[in-house]
Parts: sequence; structure tokens; C-alpha cells
Amino acid sequence: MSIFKPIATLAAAAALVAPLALSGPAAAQAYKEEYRVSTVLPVPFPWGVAAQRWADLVAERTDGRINMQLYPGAQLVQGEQTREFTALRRGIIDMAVGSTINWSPQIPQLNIFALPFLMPDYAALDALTQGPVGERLFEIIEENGVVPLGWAENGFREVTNSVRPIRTPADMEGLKLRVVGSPIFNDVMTALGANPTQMSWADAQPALTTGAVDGQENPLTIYYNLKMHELGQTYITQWGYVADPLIFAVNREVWESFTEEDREIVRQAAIDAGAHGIEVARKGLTEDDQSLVQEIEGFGATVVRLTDEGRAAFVEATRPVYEAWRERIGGDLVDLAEDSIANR
Ligand code: X2X
Repeated sequence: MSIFKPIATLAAAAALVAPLALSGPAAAQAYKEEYRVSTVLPVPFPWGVAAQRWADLVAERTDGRINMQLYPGAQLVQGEQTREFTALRRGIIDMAVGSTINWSPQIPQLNIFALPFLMPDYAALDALTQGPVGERLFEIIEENGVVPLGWAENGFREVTNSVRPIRTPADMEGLKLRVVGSPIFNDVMTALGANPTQMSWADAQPALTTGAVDGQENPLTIYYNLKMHELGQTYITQWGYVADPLIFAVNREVWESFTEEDREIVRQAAIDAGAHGIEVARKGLTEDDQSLVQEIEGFGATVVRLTDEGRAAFVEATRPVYEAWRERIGGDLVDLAEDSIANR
């Protein structure tokens, strides 16, 4: 892909908006007519909701100076979601609300959220994103040429399949499971005896529809919105093995083209949209409110809730993967994460 394309686009956009740039007090530089925001999922998934809220808040608070449009389905990288971070860095994408999983091929430290059974609950997830681990990860992203602004959430990823209820690691034996684009997911599923196959989200949906795979793992908001029970995914296990936060981020040149005032607006809007997105992502999936799970059970799906003992068997079976990845992520960062969670 040519690196000249974004420059040409920027020049064309600058020419178009040049007359406007002379008007407003904050319009110190020529802005693009449109800023393209990459996501994997659209509205009404919590992911799309968070991104749309960001765009809406920015439009409102800048009186339309900054016009952000969502491009879901990772369409700006032809559905190849693991290339999103690179495209954002190069300016092929202006902005993104991206998953830590999809950016982990470029930023291996983001695999911390995929360490099996590191985070037992939402408070643990918050202890990472809102604490020193989150700060360190933002520094690393910044060192890699992208400006991170805030956090949203895809959610805790639960395993589903069409064959049988999963209660013990032995129940995973031989299940053909679609996994996401970080090799840690292959390692975890292999350690549990399953047969993982890595594919993009664009490929996962037809694979589930045709039965080319037996199962998958994703937050239950995705299960619910896609009516996965109609795809035969009638067995769900709430094992909460990993959670998948999302990061609001902007290409560095785009960021630097904004006035100080607009940067502050874009940052604050990301934080506000993130808070809303997290609320939506957790609705009906908390300890006090399991209404989304109950609704899914109402569709005829079988939901297995692991006991502490039941969970321990999965923790034990995946421990070697955890230890191997501790080194790949960085021992200091994993120590910091473990401390943050212990003190939450
Ligand atoms: O591909 C997935 O499973 C999804 C939609 O959850 C991500 O992009 C990480």
C-alpha cells in the first residue's frame, strides 16, 4: 500500500476546507473534511456505541469543526483487523477504537489482557486500565507513533459451541474453535485440548453459520446481538478467562494538526464516550444483574457457570501458557499487573 496516499488525501482535504479554516477562532490549521474512525463492530454492539458516542460528542463540542465517521468491520484494512494499528500509525486510518487483541501483533505488551485467568472480575480489569499498567501501555503505544486517549470495552470473553456443555477442560477435547489474531489464544486452546483455528471476525461469521467451526469465544453482548443461538451456538460457559478492553487512539499527524483546544475536546470526549461504552458493555453481565444472561437462556441456550473449583481446573491447565507468555509480555509488567489486581 502506498504511503503517499494519505498525504495526497490530506492535501485534497486541506484544499477543500481552506476557506473555512480562516473563519472559526480555533481553526488554526486546515482540518480534513472527514476523519475516518476504524472499529471492528458497529452500533449497536458496545464497541460501535462507544465509537459513535465519541464522534457525536466531538461534533457537538467542536461545533462541527471535527467530523468523525465510523468505518466498522475493519473495512479500512479490508477486514484484516490485526493490521489496524499499523494503518493507524501510517495515517491510512485517522482514528480508531481498537481492541488490545487486534493491536497485540504490533504491541506485544497488550497481550497482558489475554493472560488466561489473570483478571477475576471487572474491578481487576479496571485496576489495570485505570492504574499504572494502563499508563505504561499508553506510553508504549505513544512510543510506537500513535496517540492513545482513553479506554472502552468489548468485554469478558466467554466460550460457546454447538457440540456439548463445557464444564471441565476434558469437555474441550477436539472442539474446533475459531480464535482471534494473537497466538496466545492458540496456545490457550491447545493447552485445553481444543483444536483452534485463527481467523478474522469477517471470516468467523460465515464459519459459524456453515458449521465449519464448532465454537468461538467472545463477549456475550456479541452473542446476544448476533443471535448466535440461531447459528447453533447453544452451549455457553461463563468462564471469564480473559477480558478485552478497547483503546481510543488518533494518528499522530492528525493529532498534531488539531489546536490545543480541540485536542482537549477530542481527549475528553474519548474518556466520556469510554465511560458510556463500558456501562453498555457490562449491562446485564454484572454480579448483581445477570439479566442479559437470563435473556440468552430464554433463547434456549444452556449457560454453564463455573464453580470456584471448576474454574481452578481451567486455571491449572492453562498455567504453562501464562508462564510462557509472562516472558514474552515482560515480567515487570506482569508483576505490576498482578500487584495492581491484588490491591484492587
Ligand atoms: O474478532 C473478534 O472476535 C472481536 C470482534 O472480538 C475482536 O475484534 C477482538
